[in-house]
Amino acid sequence: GSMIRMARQVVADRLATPYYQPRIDMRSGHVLGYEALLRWHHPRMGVQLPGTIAAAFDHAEIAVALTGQMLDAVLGDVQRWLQAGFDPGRVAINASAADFASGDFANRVLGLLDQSAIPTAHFEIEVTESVFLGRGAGQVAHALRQFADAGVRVALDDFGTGFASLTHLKQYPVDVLKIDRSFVSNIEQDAGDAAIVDAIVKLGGSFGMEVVAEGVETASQVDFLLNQGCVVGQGFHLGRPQPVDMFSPPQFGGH
Ligand code: G
Ligand code: G
Ligand code: NA
Ligand code: MN
Repeated sequence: GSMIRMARQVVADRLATPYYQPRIDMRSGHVLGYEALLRWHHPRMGVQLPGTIAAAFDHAEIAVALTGQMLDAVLGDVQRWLQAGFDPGRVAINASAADFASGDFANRVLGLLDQSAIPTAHFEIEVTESVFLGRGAGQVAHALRQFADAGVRVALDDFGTGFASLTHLKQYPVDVLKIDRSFVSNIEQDAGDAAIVDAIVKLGGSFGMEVVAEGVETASQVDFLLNQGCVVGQGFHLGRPQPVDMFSPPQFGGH
């Protein structure tokens, strides 16, 4: 359909570009890192969200090409940030099952990090629970192990909504649990959501993982999360996704 045609255009014209959303220590306000989120520039309609080409993510070659463009752009940005003396912390990019199935994903990423002389500690891979399912699971396990051995952290995105079994947390080298924003948005009104967040915080804590609340939109959600022992957050209240030029001087070195 037209979504796929548009997505192929994005790939061909290299229109994909990362926006960066901060991950915040809600106690201190310190920026711990950023998640790179895919956006693309439509020649007439301006900046577009991935939703406008969402169907195309089911096409492996398109998904893999978009990840490749994001990787190139993000590594370039991180390299320039580090050269300019700005410490971005950990910068996370999203990877999908198609990336892992494309062969040698971890080696390719690690090779690019090496070439650009970016310490692996500045990089993180976000995956959703769905990558653990299906025939590619063995390949995913191998790649995540390679990332972990190299010092790249692995984050489990949208945690709690998918099919992750607790066995996965034991089997795979997961460093970060990101609580899906559907549990955070009604945390103050819905006792069930609060209980789920509480359980994830405790679960992550007992595995020694960092737990991140996604979709934090209000100051009172921050207070509520801190009361529950969840100290790391991401969301519009803490910082919106922004293009890289928003980080140019004088903000450089400001953290
Ligand atoms: O930005 P937005 O809320 O529209 O993001 C929609 C979805 O697209 C989210 O689930 C997000 O994880 C996903 N997404 C954002 N950037 C990327 C990317 O670079 N690669 C992949 N595979 N998914 C992404
Ligand atoms: O699936 P994933 O968690 O990666 O989705 C990230 C997407 O969520 C981003 O595209 C971003 O635009 C969006 N997002 C980030 N913060 C918030 C927030 O506070 N509220 C809402 N509704 N969406 C958010
Ligand atoms: Na994500
Ligand atoms: Mn997420």
